[in-house]
Amino acid sequence: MKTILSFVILFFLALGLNADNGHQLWLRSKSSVPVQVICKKSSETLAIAKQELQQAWQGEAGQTVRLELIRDKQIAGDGFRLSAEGIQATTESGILYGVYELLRRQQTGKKIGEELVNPTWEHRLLNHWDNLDGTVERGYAGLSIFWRAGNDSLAVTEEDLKLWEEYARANASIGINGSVLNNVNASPKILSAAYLSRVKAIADVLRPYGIKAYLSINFASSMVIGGLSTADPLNAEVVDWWKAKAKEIYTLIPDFGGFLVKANSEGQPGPQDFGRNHVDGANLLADALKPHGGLVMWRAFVYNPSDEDRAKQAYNEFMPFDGQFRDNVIIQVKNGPIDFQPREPFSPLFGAMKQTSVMAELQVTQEYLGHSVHLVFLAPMWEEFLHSETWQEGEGSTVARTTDGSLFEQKHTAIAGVANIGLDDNWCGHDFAQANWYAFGRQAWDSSLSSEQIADEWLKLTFNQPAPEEMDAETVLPMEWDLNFLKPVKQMMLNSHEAAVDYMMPLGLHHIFAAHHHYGPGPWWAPKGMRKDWTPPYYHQADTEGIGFDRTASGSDAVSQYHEPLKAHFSNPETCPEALLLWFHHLPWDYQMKNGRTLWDELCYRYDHGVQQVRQFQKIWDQAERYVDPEIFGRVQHKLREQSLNAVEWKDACLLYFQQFSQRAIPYDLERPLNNLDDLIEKDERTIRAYE
Ligand code: BDP
Repeated sequence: MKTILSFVILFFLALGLNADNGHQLWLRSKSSVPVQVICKKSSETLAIAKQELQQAWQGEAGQTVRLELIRDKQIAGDGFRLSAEGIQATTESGILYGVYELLRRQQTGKKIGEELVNPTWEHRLLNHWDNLDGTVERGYAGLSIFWRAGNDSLAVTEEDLKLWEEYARANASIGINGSVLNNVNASPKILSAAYLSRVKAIADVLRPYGIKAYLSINFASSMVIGGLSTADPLNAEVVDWWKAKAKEIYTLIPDFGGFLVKANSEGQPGPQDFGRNHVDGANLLADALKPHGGLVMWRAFVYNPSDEDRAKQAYNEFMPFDGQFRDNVIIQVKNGPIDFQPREPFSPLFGAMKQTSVMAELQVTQEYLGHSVHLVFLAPMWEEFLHSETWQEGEGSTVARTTDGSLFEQKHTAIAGVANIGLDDNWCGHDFAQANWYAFGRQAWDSSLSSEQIADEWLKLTFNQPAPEEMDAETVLPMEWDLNFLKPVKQMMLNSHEAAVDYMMPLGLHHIFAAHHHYGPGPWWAPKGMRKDWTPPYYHQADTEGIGFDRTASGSDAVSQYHEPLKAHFSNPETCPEALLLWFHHLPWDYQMKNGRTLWDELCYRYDHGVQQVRQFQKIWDQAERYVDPEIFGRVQHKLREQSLNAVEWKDACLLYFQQFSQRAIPYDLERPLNNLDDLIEKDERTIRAYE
């Protein structure tokens, strides 16, 4: 009886006091434990550091914490020395990061010893694909937090300032120190005086949190808003125009970060339109920014509708330019050679460009991983990528090390993530998508962190592990919380990426998405006259013989872009990791897998396994109900149901479609399809029509 009563009380308390819209992210901790903060200097940043300590201190009551700016060559720009007595750093942002680290350790029960902590990359950026009309390309969490449509779209309101500050604080707490404020498919208008004044307002809010503002630019800006007749990077007037523009920006924003550029890619203008190349284009901008300390992040996301395998094109286009870029240019390369697929091998450009700064671009927004509907924790995918062995400088040449300056001399090091943030109350659409924002920041700060540790931290911070004194012995004990909530929910997160790969595109399949929205399955989609490399059959190559893209020497030979022994490993289906088998090979339906099954059967089991995993996630979540705020619980439960339905659709669509070629039965111990192929194709056509 007593138990039921306390449950009822807890329930109403939760309902009345805590109705939780998720807006606080992982920054929930409030504490009444007093702390003495001593800091000789004062500044906006240091005031934030002090305030954070005073709000959330969970150490000994009345303890003295010293924040000290010192000289120390071992501390990198944003790094710090941490101890139980306080933080030492060479910069104010270092102090701030140290404070967040100290508080995080208190809140997650980690020890605080004497430690030197330096970040892996110097620049850790979010790329916002936000359009100036307020929409967000590939955004699934509402409209832009920076831009809006309408007449007064540029007026800065109190609400804007509050939201930008919350955003800045969240980023600072996980070490992000740069934000690109607009879409890579950039409107030239962003560089007009009117828009720059709003950029200045945003930069002013971000600054005390150690975050620099950057902009995506349109390569033809000198024509569209500058009134010149050309954007030729070697034209003197164009050079002067960019110099003047850089000066104008730095007058407004003295610590402006620089430009991100998508050029000669998917219809965007670029130097090739004027008979020039990537080096000419990137160096034009680099020279304009150089006197002010700005960077150019020049993207290598390029491919054309040619006979050459799309996966090879960026490497072929950029390798000849290695060593020719200015030292304030960084080539920004997506993790895989195609496009943010559920699983790809790493792009062969990592480690191959040895005399050019290269940085990775990851996608936090789930364009190809179920938008903000599917629960997919991305840290394991990024961990796999960052720790991939490139062999470029012998063993230990992981992707992370090819970009962090430890293998090659790089004047600047950086990493970027395409943000999943919008105006939704909970910022990211799915409450668990917040974990991906969190994970990106944490991995960008420290590439050696495990996904397990990141999930553990995020769950403890977000779901407020109950303090013992708050608990009634008969309701929820912390031990029980660990066992019944933390452990299973963490496991669910850690399994979620592989589950999505399994129900969408297992064994190295890729890009078999429905057209345009990239949400559901569309392995059949190939309208007449459409660019082949925009259609799924180009990627899966299914026929009566078998399935997969032959990228060995007998096919496109993309394997030759990888360093030995990878080239040999990938070339041979026996040594190629099975997770990438159909990325590199076209194999017969009866090809024998390592577990003895045929390829066709294995494909069926994988799809089924993906579905079963999501069903399992539903069970885990339902059992977590008593530990979670009812609003959050309900939102996630609802989304998991939709994810389960979607996973079945993926499985049915792909297996029934491929079965037309394989002419083999789905193993009889597996659940039978629930959907008809025709219905799924018709549904797909309806969504495509809605887009066109
Ligand atoms: C693709 C997206 C497209 C982006 C493009 C890019 O579908 O919206 O503009 O990448 O990264 O994944 O430039």
